Amino acid sequence: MDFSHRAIEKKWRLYWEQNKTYQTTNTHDKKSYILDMFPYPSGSGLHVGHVKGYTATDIIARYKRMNGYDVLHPIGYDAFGLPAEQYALKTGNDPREFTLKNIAVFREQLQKLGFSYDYEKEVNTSHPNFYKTTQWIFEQLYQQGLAELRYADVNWCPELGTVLANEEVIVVDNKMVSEVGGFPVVKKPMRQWVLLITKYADKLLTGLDALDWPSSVKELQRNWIGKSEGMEINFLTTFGDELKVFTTRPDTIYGVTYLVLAPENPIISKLTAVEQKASVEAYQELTQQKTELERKDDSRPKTGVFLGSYALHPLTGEKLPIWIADYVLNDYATGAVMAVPAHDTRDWEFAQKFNLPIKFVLESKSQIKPFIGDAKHINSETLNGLTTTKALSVSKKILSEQKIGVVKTNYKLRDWLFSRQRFYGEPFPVLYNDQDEIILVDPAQLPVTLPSGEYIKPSGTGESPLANFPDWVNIEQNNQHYRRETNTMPQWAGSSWYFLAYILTNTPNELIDINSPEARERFKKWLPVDLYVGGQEHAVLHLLYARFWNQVLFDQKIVPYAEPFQKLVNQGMILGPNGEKMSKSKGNVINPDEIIETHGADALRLYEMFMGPIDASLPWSYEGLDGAMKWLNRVYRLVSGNQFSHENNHHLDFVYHQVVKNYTEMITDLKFNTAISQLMVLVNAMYKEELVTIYQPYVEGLILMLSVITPYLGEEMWSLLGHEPSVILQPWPVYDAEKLVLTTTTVVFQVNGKVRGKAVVKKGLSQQELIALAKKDSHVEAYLSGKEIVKEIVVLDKIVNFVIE
Ligand code: ANZ
Repeated sequence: MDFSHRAIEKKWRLYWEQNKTYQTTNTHDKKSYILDMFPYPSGSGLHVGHVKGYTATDIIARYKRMNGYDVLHPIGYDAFGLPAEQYALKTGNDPREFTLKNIAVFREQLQKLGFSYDYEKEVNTSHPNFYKTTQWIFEQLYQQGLAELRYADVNWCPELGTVLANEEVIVVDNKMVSEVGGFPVVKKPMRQWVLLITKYADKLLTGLDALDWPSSVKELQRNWIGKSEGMEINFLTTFGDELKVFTTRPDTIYGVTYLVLAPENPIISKLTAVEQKASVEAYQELTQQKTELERKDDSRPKTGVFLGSYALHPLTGEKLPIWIADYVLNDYATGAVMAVPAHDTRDWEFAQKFNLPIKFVLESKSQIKPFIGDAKHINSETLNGLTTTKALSVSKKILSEQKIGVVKTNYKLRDWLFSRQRFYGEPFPVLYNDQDEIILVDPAQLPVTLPSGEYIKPSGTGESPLANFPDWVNIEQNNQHYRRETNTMPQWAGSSWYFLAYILTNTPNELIDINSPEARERFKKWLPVDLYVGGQEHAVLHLLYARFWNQVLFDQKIVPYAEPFQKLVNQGMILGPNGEKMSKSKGNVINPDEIIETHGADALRLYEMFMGPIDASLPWSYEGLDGAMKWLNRVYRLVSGNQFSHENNHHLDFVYHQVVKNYTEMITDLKFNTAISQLMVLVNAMYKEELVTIYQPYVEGLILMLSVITPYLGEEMWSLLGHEPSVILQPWPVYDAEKLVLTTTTVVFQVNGKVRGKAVVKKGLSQQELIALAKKDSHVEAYLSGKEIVKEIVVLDKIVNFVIE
């Protein structure tokens, strides 16, 4: 009989809840912190993609528990977010109610899937108890000089009434629009909080080396940080101003024929000749509408405008025209470059277009295109004859000694724009007095909570909807008037430290003080995270921000390790059955609830793990899902209603111990698909035996191994054999290495090359012994009788062949 997934899911879910089976233990000296990237509780519920990563961590969490570890395996909700805000703006409902409703749906789905989370440790980033600590961390950042107010050019979306992050802006028909809603976006300077993550650039770079992360993710982070070593070089303009450029190639200094500034560089107003003013301003305006991505695209035809002024070459005194062009970015390095058109492709294209001089300072055969490689320097006085490495060090020395330049390291990494003009985010714990000075809210008065009960609508001024709550914004303290900051923090804030929050929580959203001896004890026990699983889309921002906050907290001696996530794994996507990315608009989304209903949580979990390697993106297949369910029934039929033997007839010794060994190794390596194949091998071998003769401990081992993937069926079969629950409390099966040495072999008997018999014999029998055995075989005997044996051919341990007339 097949098993009823509905019945067993109901039964065991209740059992686990009532018995607090998954409560975090603190009784062993080994620990394992197994973490999932927590979900945003969207209105559409859990996705089958979540199920893939969450099943993988669940398997490891269960495996670790069965191996005698204290395991921390929590889940929570990244609960602030733009969709809830937009829903509130549209419907007038409170985003908090909407979020709580969604969380309830998610929790129900996660529990149905049988994940062994400790639900008592649940956190929700939008809960005041949670964001109290987010605000406290912000205060630390501010006090460490890592947060400041700046006027920054932001992507302002008037329709949404908010500033958007670069990744929230897309380009349609050459115009910037919001990714959500497709509304126009323009650049606008606004007073914003920024976090000075650039101060941690070097630590964030070197910290990567020791991490067990996919090399592709490390590379993405390295490129994002973008360390670049070079020089800042001073040029004097003919107006007497100093103009600083950043170059990685000071060795090409003699090849400089003009300078280019970013169109936003503030020095431009001083350097623009009267007759050029109109065209310069027109070009500046045009540049404002371009996205950074577009400006970085080197394949675009070059554009620019001459300022009508010049700088002097610091070594030759030559007059160099000063231009502006959008390929120079204002917020990288000094926002100004020395152009060496002979040896830089962008400068070459620009010089060609505007007829600017080109001077080769590296030996090259052809002068009809830029020369980018390494060669001897020419036309460069003291550098002549030197190749690049040497010329670089000599030029740095000369330029430094003559005080023309200084050696400088730059990073592509930008400071982190930390303000959002939204209602539904963490309020800043910041007050302004009437002189506009910044005062932090007393930590004892945290959290600064969001006002409630009112209709949330856009402020219309560019401020967040919080500006509509005058009673909240204006406060009196010690007879002084203060205004609260009306911006809120971005959604990244909560996710930058939530992995610490679980450690501080024993009842949902009740956190102990992060800056307490008890917190330090707990951090020492649980950190770092041993395994972190999530999607590749978080390769850069989330993982960089979380590493940054953790490093700051490490420097503050709050946490004991600089790096929070020791091992990282990116799960691949589950594509639609047609091989395309699942999306509502394509109608190819698979809803896990429906699958649980028809096939059960175990079959869904097994199927997703059996699809292929964890990091591969693979299409959904209903046949695969059916296959998973069929196989589970095959296992169930093996166990249910059958008796097994308490004596070992040794038939399955080899295969069982081999499977335990392989399965254990494959699970530790997160090779779930091949691990499952191993269990299939074992089940096949068991079915070849007479069921009552199978040694019961082997069936038990099979159940325990399978239980990490399919916990409901694991629990059910374990109790069918008369055992007390729970499977997760049982020790992991071990293999006996001695049983892996094969001592027997099958020898085939042939007459004139045709198989006439075989025998299972001890390995290592001699030629004579094998021939004697073969001759005794009744079939062989029949073929040999009355014939003369011409030749006896023996392959030890394998074949005996008699050649007869
Ligand atoms: C002269 C030169 C000669 C350059 C040469 C390159 C090759 P990284 O740091 O690796 O990206 N640059 C400097 N500031 C810039 C800005 N704000 N926007 C756009 N480009 C900028 O590269 C640094 C190089 O990019 C610098 O070195 C500068 O061009 C340009 F044969 O200076 B180079």
